[in-house]
This record gives sequence, structure tokens and C-alpha cells, in this order.
Amino acid sequence: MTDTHARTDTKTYSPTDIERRWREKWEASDLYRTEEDAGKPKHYALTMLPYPSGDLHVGHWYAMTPSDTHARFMRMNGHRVFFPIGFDAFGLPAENAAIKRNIHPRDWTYSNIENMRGQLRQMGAMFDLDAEVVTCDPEYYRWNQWFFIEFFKRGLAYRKQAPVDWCPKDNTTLAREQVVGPDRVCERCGTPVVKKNLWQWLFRITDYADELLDFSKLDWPERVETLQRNWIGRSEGAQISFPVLGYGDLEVFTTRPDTLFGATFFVMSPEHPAVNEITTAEQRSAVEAYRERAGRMTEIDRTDNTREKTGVFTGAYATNPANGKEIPIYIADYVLMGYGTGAIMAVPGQDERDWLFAEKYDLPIVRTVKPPEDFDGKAYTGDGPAINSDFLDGLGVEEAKEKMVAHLESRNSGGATVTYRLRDWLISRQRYWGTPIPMIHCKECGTVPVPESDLPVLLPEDAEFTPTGESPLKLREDFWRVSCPECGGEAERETDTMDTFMDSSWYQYRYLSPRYDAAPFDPERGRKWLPVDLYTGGVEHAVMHLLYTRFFTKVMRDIGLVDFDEPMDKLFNQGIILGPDGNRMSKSRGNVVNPQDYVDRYGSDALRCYLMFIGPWNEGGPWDGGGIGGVSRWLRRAASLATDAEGSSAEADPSELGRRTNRLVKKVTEDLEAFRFNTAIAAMMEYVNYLLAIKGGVGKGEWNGAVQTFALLLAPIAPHHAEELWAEVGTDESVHLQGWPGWDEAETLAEKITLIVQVNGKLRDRIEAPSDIEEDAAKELALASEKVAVHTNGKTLRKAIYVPGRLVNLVVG
Ligand code: ANZ
Ligand code: ZN
Repeated sequence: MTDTHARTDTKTYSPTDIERRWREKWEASDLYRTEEDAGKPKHYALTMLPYPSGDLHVGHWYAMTPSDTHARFMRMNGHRVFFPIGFDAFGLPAENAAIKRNIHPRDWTYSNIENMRGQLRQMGAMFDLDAEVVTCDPEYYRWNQWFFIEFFKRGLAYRKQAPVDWCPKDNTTLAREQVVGPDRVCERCGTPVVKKNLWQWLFRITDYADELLDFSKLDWPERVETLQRNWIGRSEGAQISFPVLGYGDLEVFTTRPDTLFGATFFVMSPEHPAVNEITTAEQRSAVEAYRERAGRMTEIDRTDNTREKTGVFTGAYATNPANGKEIPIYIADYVLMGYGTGAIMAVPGQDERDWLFAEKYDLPIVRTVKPPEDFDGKAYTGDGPAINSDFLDGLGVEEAKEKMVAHLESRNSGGATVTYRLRDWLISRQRYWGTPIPMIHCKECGTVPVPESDLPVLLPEDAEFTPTGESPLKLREDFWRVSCPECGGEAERETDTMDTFMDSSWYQYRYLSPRYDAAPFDPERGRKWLPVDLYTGGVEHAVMHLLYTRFFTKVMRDIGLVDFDEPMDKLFNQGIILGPDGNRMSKSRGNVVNPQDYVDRYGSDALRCYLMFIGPWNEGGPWDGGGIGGVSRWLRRAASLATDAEGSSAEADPSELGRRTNRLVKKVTEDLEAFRFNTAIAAMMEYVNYLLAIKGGVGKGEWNGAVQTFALLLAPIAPHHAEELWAEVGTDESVHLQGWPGWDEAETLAEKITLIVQVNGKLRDRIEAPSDIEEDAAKELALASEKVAVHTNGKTLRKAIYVPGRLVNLVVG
């Protein structure tokens, strides 16, 4: 290996030359082809796949290079490691860019991918490039379609007409999570969304709500679990029927069935479908005016507790099933159609919103839980004995709930139920650049799936993709006009495409065998590698992507494709790199920093190390390109360890060298295990300073051993520089094929020395201490000595002087 290798000395040091040279060698020798040795424990390391927006930016480097370091660390620690990468290539930005530049979304996407492939190579990461997946390739999205049909066959994909959030600018429906902020704007373009009724395809993720709440098989950050738990929003309570004269029953969802005797009025969401029917002639115009106003408001405003409560009487009454009383039915915007049943029993005595509403409209308030003596608030939401509640009187809240539910059940007036905030996953998009939904609508046969042998349903290449509000594929008659696969009659193809979250819900499986054509992935490869051991990526994906991929895995298990329940065992969220404007760095915000300038000037290793050095990986922080120079100088110094350039020739203590080396190995090992890249690098910097200071002062064998160990530790962090160093001091085989060094715990401990302790200049004791004891610790140790205490008791310590390695002098008076 040393033959083609030019010596590095500080004068001719060129990081980019070194890096290019090694990358060529690695590629020629296929160094990063995934090792399949079944005798080694497997480690599937997955980093979130990038969107091909054009160029890799510093945020990508921040996500990927520490992941690479960890994957390399695992490899050197005896694992066979699978570390793939791909492109999440469908989606709106391609269409927007295409419209802006008059270029086809496909061309834009694939040319970006080509560009980014080159940039990924420059990173010097150990990606297995043979495993690459591009989600807009027909070989990939064909399996999206296959999954869709599997879901449909199992009743997990269905169509319904539903009001959807619609972005008038992007002309598309949005999933709930793509509507953001208090003004409910489109996540992408910031336009306020409106409601629109459309036939939509949905996935029944709510069938898995309870299972998705079980996190016991996951080693995931607490924060992600909490976000998912809140997103799913499970509420236990009861459904209760309230008879309405001349209409039938209206259902409410309540978490407090114990308070039923205190339900003095009834409130429906203005959008509730029964409102029209129950409203009396006198109240109709007022009801309609209110509905219209509420429809224009945002959900956030409507649920804002500080806002004054408003509503309108419908003229109708419902019967409280507990006491037979007729209670008035109102509509009010604080009741939402999308939760529970869209109607509530209002209990002002125990619910604050209901209290405010009752006060305003002069409705009766009956407490059904006795507040404590000193309670001087309005609604009382705490525990206490039931009052004014007939057979419940005296019971605590929990007991009263149970008794009321049993009572309602026995009279067919309701029962226990569970409600979730989680909605079914809206899959349909009225856009071009996505996976065509593989369904056919036939007048005779209804909606039928495309036969598997006809997959993939190809996305037509020359469609008009300028958004019109309808699916662009509707304009392609040759696309949608088909014959029914069942009866052969005239039929129409579905023209919606799939939400791109579909693509990223199962891509980790496709990586295993991207060209396999008998199933989404080769089951034999699956047995060798699944599930993912470690997933790294941003916390912004906590509720959408990470919930969807869990859902997918559970369905795949039920289909029989996998035999486990969760897609990735461990999750680590890196922090966010902020752009120069203080916002998260992203192409769509236009605040990206191009890593290329830094790579050209300092090399990839310097950028990698700098990003890992700036702070704890999970914290992220603002980008400051100024600091990279220092890291680059350190790498240059590190590379010079192997050259013959001068150093101090003063005799150095070989046991000190051994101790430092053992400590470094221990520290770097423990830090890399825990993703503490910054402190690992800091320790390595200190070590290089030390080595350079003693260079020439220890024997050649000891010196070489130390530099070898250092090169091994450097390998996952700065792979090119480590290889360069190893070529000088190591073996002919790549540093990346070496095992991780171990350490000797005993060797990490400092030697004992004897410290003299003086009090006011007089020798009072001799104490044992580690040779590298710090000043404060030495003084403390001195003060703790009993022989010393005799001379300091009752006196004030004025000063303490520490002469390193020799003595402590305590000045008292
Ligand atoms: C009567 C009651 C009495 C309630 C009481 C609460 C306290 P969570 O915990 O979030 O599930 N509610 C039900 N559906 C609603 C809707 N569509 N829009 C607005 N509010 C709705 O909240 C459940 C409680 O929120 C339900 O229990 C209901 O008010 C209200 F002392 O019923 B409760
Ligand atoms: Zn048919």
C-alpha cells in the first residue's frame, strides 16, 4: 500500500489530494461492500434518506457523517455493518422547480440525484452504494402499488368523501401534519389552507392506534415517544345517547360520565350533520349565520381557551338520560367535528369552558362533585364525592364513572368507549410527481385493484403537471381510460397519486435487495439484516414518518412479510444545524450553506470533524464556518505524526505515554458508543499535542505503537487521514479493516506519588496521590489529613500553594 503513497509532511500537505487518492483506492478495492459473514453479529445502520433537492448542504453532512462514524466504529468492533443510502425522490419541490424552470420533474430529480451521488462520494462515507434506492424509479414505486393493493384487500385502504385541507396555492390536499401554525398555513408555501370536499383514499392507521401506543420494544428517545403518544391522543371515556324529540338519538363522547346529572345543556359542532335537521324555523337564520362564521375560523382559534365563548341556540332540546330533563341544544365553535362524535354534553359545574358558556347564556349550573371547603374557583375539575347525582352520591370520581357506565349499558343508553385524536392517514394527492394509485373505477364492478401482473402502473412521462386543482393525470385520457380488469367493460383509472410519506415508510426494507422483483424485498436478505438496529435522523420526523413506518411494519408483519413488530430498535435524533438566519438549514428556506467550498479548501475530513466537534450531536447549533480552520490544522498535525519532522528530543516517560494511550482508547470508545463525538475529538486533540511534545523522546517501538493506536481511533472520524497515517505506521491492509483497539483498565490509572503537606511552611504529613492530580483535588486531600488538621483546626485558611507533583503548603492564621 505504501508504494503509490506519497509521504505527508507539513510543507506539501494537501488534504484534498490525500482524500482523492484514498477514495480512488477504496473504490477500486470495493472496500465498503457490505460484509456478509454470518459469523459476525449484524448491525443495520440507517440514516434518513435525503430529498434530492440539488446539492448536499451542511445539514446533510451534519446528519450523515456522524452516522458514518458510528457505523465505522461498529464495523471495527467486529460487526458486519449494512449502511445504505438512497433518495426520497417524489414530491412537490420537483414539480415546483419544474414549473419555475420549465423542465420536467423527472429530469430535474434525476440530474439532482446524479449530482448528489458525486457529493456523497466526497464525504468518504462507508455507504454501500450498490444498495441505493431511488423512490421515483418504477422498480421502487411498483412496490408502493403492491402494498396499496395489499392494504386494500385487507380493508386497510378505503375511499371516502371528506373535507380536506386544501392549499389554494399549491393546488393540493394536505395531510393534517402538513398544516402548520396558529394560522393554519401550508407547511411548504405558507398560504392559509381552506376546506374542500373530495373523494380521498385513506389508510386505516387508526386500527393500529393501541398497538402504536406500545413503546416497550423500542429504545427510542423519550421525547419521540411523548410526541407520538400525544399525536395518537388516546382518551378513555363513554359514549352516551341523548334522545331528541322528532329526530332520534344524538351521541356524545365524554371523559366524565360521572357528571351526567350535571349536564344542563348540549352543544354540537356547527358542522355536525344533524344541525340542519334539528334546528327550528325561528332559529334557522341565526344558526346559519353562525355556522358560516365558524367555518372561516381556524381550529387553533376555535380551541383557544382564552377566547370568549360564543354559540347559538338551535331551538331543539335533548333528554338527559340520567334524570329525564329536557336540555337546550346549542351549536358552538369550541366543539370540533373531527373529535369524538362532534357533540358534547355540557357540564358547567366541572368543565371550565362549559362554565363560561353557561354564564354567558344564563344556563343552569349544577355541581355534581363537591369541591373542597377552600375552593373558590368556578368549575371544579378535581376529585371529590359526587353530589346532586342520585345513586352516585358520595362516590369518588373513578367509582362514579364506573357505576354510571354500568347504568347506561344496562339501559342501552351508552357504554364505555375510547377515542383517539389520530385520524386515518390521507394518502391521496392531486399531483403529478408521485406514485399512481393502482385502482380502477368500473360502473359495474365498483373500485377494483389493478391486477398484480399489470404493475407497475407507470406515471406517464409527458403529462401536464401545472397544477389546476385536479389531478394532472385527469388530463391524460390515454392514462385513465382503461377496460375493467374484472368485466372488461369501460372503466376509469384512479388519477390521484400517493402521499410521498408512503415512499419513506418502507424504504429500509427495499435497500436489502433493490433489484429483487418477486417481492418488496428478498426474504433471505431480510433474515440476515432485519430489523434496523440503529436509525439516526432529525426529531422533526417524530410523528409523521416515524409513526407511518411503525404502522407499515405492523401491517407487513400481519401480511407475513416480517416477523417482528417494530422497524428500528434504536433511534437517535441529532440536533439541528441552523443556517446563517438562525432557522433550520433547509433548501426550502433558502438558507443552506454549501459544504463544497469547505471541502475544496480543507477537505472532507476537516468538515466531518468540525461538525462533530462543535458540540453534542443531539444539540445541533448555529453554523459558523470560521472554526473549521482550527480543526483542519489539527488534522494536519495529526498527519505529520508519521513523518520525520523534528520534535522535542527530551527524554519522555514511557509509562506516561502508555497511560495516556490507554485512557484515550477508553474515552474514545465510550464516547463513540454514546454518540459523544465532540468530547472524543477533544481528547484526541489533546493527545496529538502530547505526542508532538514528546516526539523523539521515546523509543521507536513505543512511538509507533502509540501512533498506530491513534490512527485506529481516528479511522471512523477522519477516514482519509487515518488511512494516510496507517499507511506509514501500520500494516499493508487498510486501517478500515482493522479491529478496534482495546485498553487495559489498570494502565489507565495514574501512578501514585507522595505529596508533602506543609502547614505554614512546616512539614506535617506525607500523602499518597495519583501523579496527575489536579490542584484543587490536591489541596482537598491535604486538608483532609488528620495530622494536618491538628495544625489547622480553629484557624482560617489564608492561602494554599500547590507545587505540582511535589507539595501542598497551607497558610493558616
Ligand atoms: C362532559 C365533561 C364533563 C367533559 C367534565 C369534560 C369534563 P379529551 O380528554 O381531550 O379526550 N369533548 C368531546 N368531544 C369534543 C369535541 N368534538 N370538541 C370539543 N370538546 C369535546 O376531552 C374529552 C372531553 O372534551 C369530553 O368530556 C368533552 O367534554 C369534550 F367535567 O364531557 B367532556
Ligand atoms: Zn367492471
